[in-house]
Amino acid sequence: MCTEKTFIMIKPDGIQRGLLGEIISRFEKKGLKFIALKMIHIDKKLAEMHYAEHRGKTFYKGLIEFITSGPVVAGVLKGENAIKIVRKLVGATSPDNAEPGTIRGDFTINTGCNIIHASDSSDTANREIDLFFQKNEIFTYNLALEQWLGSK
Ligand code: IDP
Ligand code: MG
Repeated sequence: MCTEKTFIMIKPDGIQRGLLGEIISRFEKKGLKFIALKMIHIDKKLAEMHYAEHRGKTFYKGLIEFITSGPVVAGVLKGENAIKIVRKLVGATSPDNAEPGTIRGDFTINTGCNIIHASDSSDTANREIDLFFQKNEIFTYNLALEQWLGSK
């Protein structure tokens, strides 16, 4: 068992389309615990740091413009194998590959406007959590069930 933290961000289109509650609810119902959650309007500098790995790609400029076009909701989720489980719930990057039942598979038809970001590895999760959250914005609290799941 490996208790992990991972970073998610509901993109401007997720908010514009009124999908905040739906998306947050899917993570909660799965059994993941939100330990941080906030709405922010990302500036260009933060967007460029967050998407640094994509600098130079054809879609990079549009991606930066889109992610800074309106507020996003950023969160940190904690749970057993959270990184892989959250990526599975989110679905494939391209909506034509995203399976029905996943967030992208159910709600998107466009790769650029794919409503949610999620960290893809432990290193990425740590980097992204540090980029978006101060230490005092991340909370420690126990759920009663955790003693039976063996996860804190
Ligand atoms: P991910 O979000 O599933 O991790 P990445 O390959 O890391 O996918 O790409 C980051 C984001 O860049 C995607 O979520 C999507 O919004 C955008 N993106 C990726 N590839 C394309 C593309 O081919 N066209 C337009 N946008 C793209
Ligand atoms: Mg990625």
